[in-house]
Amino acid sequence: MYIGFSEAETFLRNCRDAVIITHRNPDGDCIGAGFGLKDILTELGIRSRVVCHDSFPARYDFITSVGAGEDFEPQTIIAVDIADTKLMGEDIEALYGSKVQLCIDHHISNKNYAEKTLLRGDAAAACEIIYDLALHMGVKVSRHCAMSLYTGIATDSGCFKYSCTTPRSHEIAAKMMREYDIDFALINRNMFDVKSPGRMRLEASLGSLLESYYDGKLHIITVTKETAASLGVAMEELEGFAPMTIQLEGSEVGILIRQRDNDYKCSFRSANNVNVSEICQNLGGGGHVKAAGCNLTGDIDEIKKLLVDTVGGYLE
Ligand SMILES: [Mn+2]
Repeated sequence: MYIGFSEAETFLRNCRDAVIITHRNPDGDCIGAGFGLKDILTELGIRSRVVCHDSFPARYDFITSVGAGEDFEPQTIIAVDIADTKLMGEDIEALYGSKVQLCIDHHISNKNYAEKTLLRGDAAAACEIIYDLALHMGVKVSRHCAMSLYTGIATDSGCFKYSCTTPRSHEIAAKMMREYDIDFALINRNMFDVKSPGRMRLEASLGSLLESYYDGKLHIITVTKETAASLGVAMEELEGFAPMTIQLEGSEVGILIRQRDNDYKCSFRSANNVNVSEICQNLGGGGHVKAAGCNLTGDIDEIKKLLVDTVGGYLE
């Protein structure tokens, strides 16, 4: 059932001992939303714990160093920035997937798996919804909460440059700067500019890793475990790499394929009018109009053929 702010407020004010689930391969938005919501619950005197299938990358230490929360038997299950329980990772999905009471999300492909879903597809980030919810509730937003939510908005909007960015995204960011004096320049440098030596080597190898199709309208970058090992780059260092697949001029669609233990994670980006959320939903995944993904199993060459053929149907 879809709900609005008032119902979400009632739910949050009356919940206790909450687990806040973030998606696997955690990014700035789910980490910011998870820890931001935790701060808001703390302000309300409610105990909570942020959980994730994977560990949080070190560059988010300024958010996560406060601790994910103490251990307790949860009475409330909340999911943030998660369109589909599959994205929780198997262990978390098995524990909580069918028991989510409140989901706060901004993916138009949300599977409506929770009892109550606060969905705002027009928000650039789940963090935007959390912030507007805090305002609606009149709950005090701490500086740590503001930094967490700013990080989610900055990362999901590509530092305020993707088409999902709205005047509201800028208004919230401006309030964070004005009211909390957050070090936005340091946050954005760490999110967008600083890279590991392995990541730098990977970017230097892009020329040979990039495959072009349909006269350069589609580009695919594949990073197998073997490629990653030879370049000395860890798969976690590829977060935020997918936008590079549409940087070459003439690009319409780009796909970053990352090999995982049992499947390949395929991250789609659209430069202009192709709806990659629709493509990914047809392939069992989902996401946003210009940034979406799906996970595929099988032989890598067959997966690439499937991807190339499928995208071809959307390129006129
Ligand atoms: Mn998000």
